[in-house]
Amino acid sequence: MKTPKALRNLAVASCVSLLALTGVAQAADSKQPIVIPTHNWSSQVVMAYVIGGMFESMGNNVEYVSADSQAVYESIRTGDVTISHEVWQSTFGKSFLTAMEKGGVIDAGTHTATTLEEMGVPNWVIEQDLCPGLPNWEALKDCHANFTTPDSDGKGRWLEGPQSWHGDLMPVRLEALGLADKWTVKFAGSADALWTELAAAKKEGRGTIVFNWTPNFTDADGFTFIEFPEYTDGCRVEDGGDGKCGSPKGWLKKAANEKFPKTHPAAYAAFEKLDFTTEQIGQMAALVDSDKMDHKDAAAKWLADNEDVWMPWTK
Ligand code: TMO
Repeated sequence: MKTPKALRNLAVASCVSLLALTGVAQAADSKQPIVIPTHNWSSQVVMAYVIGGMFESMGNNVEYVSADSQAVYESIRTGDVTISHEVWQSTFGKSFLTAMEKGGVIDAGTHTATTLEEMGVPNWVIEQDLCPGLPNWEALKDCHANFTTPDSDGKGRWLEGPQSWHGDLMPVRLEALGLADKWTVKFAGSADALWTELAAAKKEGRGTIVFNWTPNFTDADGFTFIEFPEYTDGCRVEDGGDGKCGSPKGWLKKAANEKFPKTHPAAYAAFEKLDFTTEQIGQMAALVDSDKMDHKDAAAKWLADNEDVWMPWTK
């Protein structure tokens, strides 16, 4: 069958005007690399490569830098780093807001996933009744003897994450809650050390309390966060409060250098639309921490398996 000539001409004409329109609506992105930070927990690193892959699919250049997860907000402010894609309220909210107030950092939106970063126990600690009354924090007044370790001086041990995440938040909280004579904080050298401790404690049948967060691969694994007195704005000692509070049920935001929307309008538009759920972020972590994939391979797999999720953001 022959296409009538008039119809063919119309199709050609509308293609041309569509090109012209998108050309007008969007100046081309700069060829300067978009600088994406990597930190020291799995979902963040996998998501860095997921976002980098998305930007590259749009023709952008990308560079990755390993960065401190607190100092990065100042680096975004000064333009050395372009974005942060996992701004966790409890741990980084203050650094992010401080940098934003100074000027140079913009809020690029909030993920659908909500967050919690808190001390907790694997479910079997509760099932074996190693601290009767958990997850209520007041149970900690009576059970420290089941959580001692060779390095804890007879006190129960909280295994915190790396100190670079949120400094002395947990030691200060133990003091504030009147638990410091029974409990002590040790800092893990890496996120992996937390997962190693969970496996070791299970094997040895001993109690363990570790720092953990959601979204994470442990969402699927059976982990219970301790319920501390509710977080309110200003309750932390560093914010002038009495410190008798747990972590917020918080937001997960995206941040960007304020010039990014101008230098890379298409990439910025995609970054603004980008929005992950608890399940998606848990998957990114699980590909590394459960399936033992390399971060880059995990990101490539995630991108290949989820084109229906991210490709619409690039349009
Ligand atoms: C910043 N973190 C998600 C490890 O709590």
